[in-house]
Amino acid sequence: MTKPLLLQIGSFNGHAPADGELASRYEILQYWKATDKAAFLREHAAGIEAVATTANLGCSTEIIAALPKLRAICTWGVGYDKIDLDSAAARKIQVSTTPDVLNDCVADIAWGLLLACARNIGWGDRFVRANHWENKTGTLPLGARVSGKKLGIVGLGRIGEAIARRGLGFDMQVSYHNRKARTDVPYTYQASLLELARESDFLVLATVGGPSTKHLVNTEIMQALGPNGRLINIARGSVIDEPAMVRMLASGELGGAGLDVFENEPKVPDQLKQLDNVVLMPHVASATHETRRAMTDCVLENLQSFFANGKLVTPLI
Ligand code: 8YV
Repeated sequence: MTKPLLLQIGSFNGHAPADGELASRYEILQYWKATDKAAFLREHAAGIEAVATTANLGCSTEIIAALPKLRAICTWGVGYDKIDLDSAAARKIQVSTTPDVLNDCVADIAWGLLLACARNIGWGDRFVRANHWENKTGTLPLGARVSGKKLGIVGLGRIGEAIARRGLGFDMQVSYHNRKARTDVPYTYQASLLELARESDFLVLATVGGPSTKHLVNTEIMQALGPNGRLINIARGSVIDEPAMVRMLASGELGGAGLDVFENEPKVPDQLKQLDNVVLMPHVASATHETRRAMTDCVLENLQSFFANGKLVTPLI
């Protein structure tokens, strides 16, 4: 039996078995390897009904426009800021993400960054490795208490909720900012992001990326969070005005930051790398064996269902 054709935008190299598993089920058109991408799409367009992609690559307006037979876009991850949803919706193309399976691991990394930032864990690690402890050269500064403090969450979706729940275990007062208040959670709603930043010790970003949230966290918000406040970002780099953040971290106007995502990944501002009040991670919040396995399974299930009955299992639209 011939295998269905699948356009794969990029390698799923964040999970070693994934590309092989896709290739065992589908005839893969490797978009990322094509030198003339427009010609490649023209050549294969007539046979392409489904696209597999990743959160960081998405599916552009141009790709969608070049594929008149396209009916499904299955992405590996929950972020859809790089998928042109308007074009997809206009043509009734279904889009699936991998919801829920990564909530816990992403929330764990948010907490890892928060704790590392408050208690100088990265800094302490560098201090010991540099033999400052053994040689009695300098001291590590005191950290900030986490337990019992105020936690503000921007974007109380599935991941935001998992972060909030962990906050209760640290006896924190948890508030959140969303476009609308939720009636199904025990946390305090704050309609104003500025107020949330003002009253929070830790502000965690778990919102969607894309134009609707670009530079939502600007100078004013970071000033409100202040010299004793810490900003944690596991959402998208675009949510923060990054140059302003770097300036404010360097000057001490903002107390600290724990960052898994950046505006121009994988480029991280050099000045940020020099600062001891920040903890930096290379966009790996979902990167555990268990979660990446579950994300791959979710993409495979969506594709399987699409080719069997035309319907995605975890449709976004
Ligand atoms: C992805 C992510 O693993 O789900 C998302 O939106 O950002 C991550 O979980 C990563 O971007 C790979 O595409």
